[in-house]
Amino acid sequence: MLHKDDLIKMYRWMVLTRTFELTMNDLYQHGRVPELQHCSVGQEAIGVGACYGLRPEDVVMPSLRTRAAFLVKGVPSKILMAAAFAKETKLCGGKNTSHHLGDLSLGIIAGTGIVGGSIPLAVGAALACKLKKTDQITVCFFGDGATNTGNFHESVNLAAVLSLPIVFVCENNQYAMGTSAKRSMLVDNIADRAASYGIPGVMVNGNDIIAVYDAVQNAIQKAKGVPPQPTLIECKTYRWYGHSQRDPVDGRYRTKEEIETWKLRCPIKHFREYLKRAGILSEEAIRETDNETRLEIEEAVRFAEETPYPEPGRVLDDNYAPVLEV
Ligand SMILES: Cc1ncc(C[n+]2csc(CCOP(=O)(O)OP(=O)(O)O)c2C)c(N)n1
Ligand SMILES: [Mg+2]
Repeated sequence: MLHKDDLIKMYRWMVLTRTFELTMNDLYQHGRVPELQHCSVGQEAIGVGACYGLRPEDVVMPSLRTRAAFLVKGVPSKILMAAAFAKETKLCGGKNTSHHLGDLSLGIIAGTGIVGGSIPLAVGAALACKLKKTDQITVCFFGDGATNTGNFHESVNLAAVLSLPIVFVCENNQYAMGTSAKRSMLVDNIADRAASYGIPGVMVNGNDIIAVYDAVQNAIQKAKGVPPQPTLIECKTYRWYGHSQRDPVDGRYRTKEEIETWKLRCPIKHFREYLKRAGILSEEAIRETDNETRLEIEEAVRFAEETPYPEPGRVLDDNYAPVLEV
């Protein structure tokens, strides 16, 4: 059950995520940050709605675009920012992009750069939790394009057959780089794919944070059931910017009209209007949130710029697991 305070916190997480992303875009365009951005603006309701309400011990596997998951799961914005600057941080020592970071102490597992490749890793985490008889839930994020990979189909099937405590969250932004989902799959809804594996498939408006939260919480109840049952949740959404910053905002694969239509469905604006109508958020509180998040991200940039790069001598550390003495 969400209380007023929860709703205000969820709103703040979305604003913080967007401020983080827009700042990173700007820094990249000015050559101040080395990491190529894959911006999630327009999709903030999914990462926040799905992760808000998870317990610290629950496990998440973010996709390359689920920036919100890191923040809501407890990575301080300044640490995430420093990682994008390739600076020394406990997350990856400056050796990985901010898209594929992990922090096991926060329940975040590091993904891979291979589309769909993170899904079997998340299923492995869920299997480990089941075998260890912990009651941890794993939430695994991926895009629409990832659902066309063998990794997706094998992983969802295995999770269903092994009855694993996992929630699959597809961020269907309708494009995999420049390829429209309409050209790469003949099903209208990715949620329908769940039927092939005998698990529930749920479709929600991915720009409605409460709908996402509710769907994930219902799926968690199923994942905790006896026996546990996975769920596939499809969140319909849209990315406002190009696939990455190498891809122009209005690349030739989509129209300006389509982009503008989806901007009108902004998840933050939608939620802000709801909170205002419900008397939960005043104009003054909105301004305060904007101000606070801006200051937090400015501080994060300062921190990232001042943090040192890793020592060159450490470049080969952490690439392989230590040799086991037998
Ligand atoms: C196996 C593989 N093929 C191609 C790529 C290049 N690539 C990176 S992201 C991406 C699109 C992924 O689309 P989707 O799963 O819908 O996620 P989105 O970027 O829309 O969030 C592609 C094709 C890759 N990383 N791995
Ligand atoms: Mg996509």
